[in-house]
Amino acid sequence: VDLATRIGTLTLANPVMPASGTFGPELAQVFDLDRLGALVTKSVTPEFRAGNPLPRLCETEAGVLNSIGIPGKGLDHFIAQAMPEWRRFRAPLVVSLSAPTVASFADCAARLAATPGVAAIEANISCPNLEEDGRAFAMHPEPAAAATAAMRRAAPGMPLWVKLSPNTGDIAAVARAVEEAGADAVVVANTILGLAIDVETARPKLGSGMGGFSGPAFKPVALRLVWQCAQAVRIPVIGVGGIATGEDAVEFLMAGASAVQVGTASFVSPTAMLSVIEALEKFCARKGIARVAELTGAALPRA
Ligand code: RRO
Repeated sequence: VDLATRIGTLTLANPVMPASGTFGPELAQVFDLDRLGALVTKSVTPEFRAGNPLPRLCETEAGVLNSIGIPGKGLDHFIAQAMPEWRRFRAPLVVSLSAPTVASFADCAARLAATPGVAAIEANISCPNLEEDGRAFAMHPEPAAAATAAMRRAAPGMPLWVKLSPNTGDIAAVARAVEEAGADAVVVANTILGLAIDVETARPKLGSGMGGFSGPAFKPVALRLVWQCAQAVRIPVIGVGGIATGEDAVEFLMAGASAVQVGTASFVSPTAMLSVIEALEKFCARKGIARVAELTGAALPRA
């Protein structure tokens, strides 16, 4: 079975990669990271960020809430200190980028495009845990398009993926706007805003109040978002949201995804992505499908 998938000009050896923020190079101690279709970093920001108040994670019976708040040392440190470590791997490296303004998205995209070893930028315009501009970009077509167009101009040759938000009324309109603005792919979707309350103290369980919800309970919602986006745009859709098994991945591919990302499931089992790759291959073999790319859109209404 040929597992290769194409995302614009980039060809991946297989369609399985980590969801941003759920993965780091330390996983190389658990398995060979070069078996993944791509590597995806935690979102990098232009400057140092302390992150949100503790606690930042809350497990519920249905899934996980997070309000991490993008802590990090900033782009200079990422390029100087983290990139040399990432360059040890052969799998294509996708750098997730988040920034507070259109101008800083563009500046950072230009700097990443000039950094050896960056195969693509995943523009995170959809972090649910930023009160200011961060969350707003992906909630409406106009700011999403403005950020995308500025990055497109600043980094003309660099594959540019844009990560969309489920926290919007019309994700198809946002997808069309970022396609028009020059995105090479859309990643669908980031976490959906949720809340858990400690009834003894009458306080939210997360330090910041609301947080992004992920895990198996989110899967049908994410699958529906992929299905809507795949019918709205011509660029590839990368599916993410509650994927834990090969069958989950097949569903997302059939809904129109060209690749999938695994996040929360890797916390349950660090080798979940490998199981997904193996199960995808077995599924195709059993069905007599020569190329996994043939699955993409198989369940979409015919045009
Ligand atoms: O760091 C976070 O709080 C975070 C980010 Br940037 C994101 O894009 N999605 C998420 O669930 N958490």
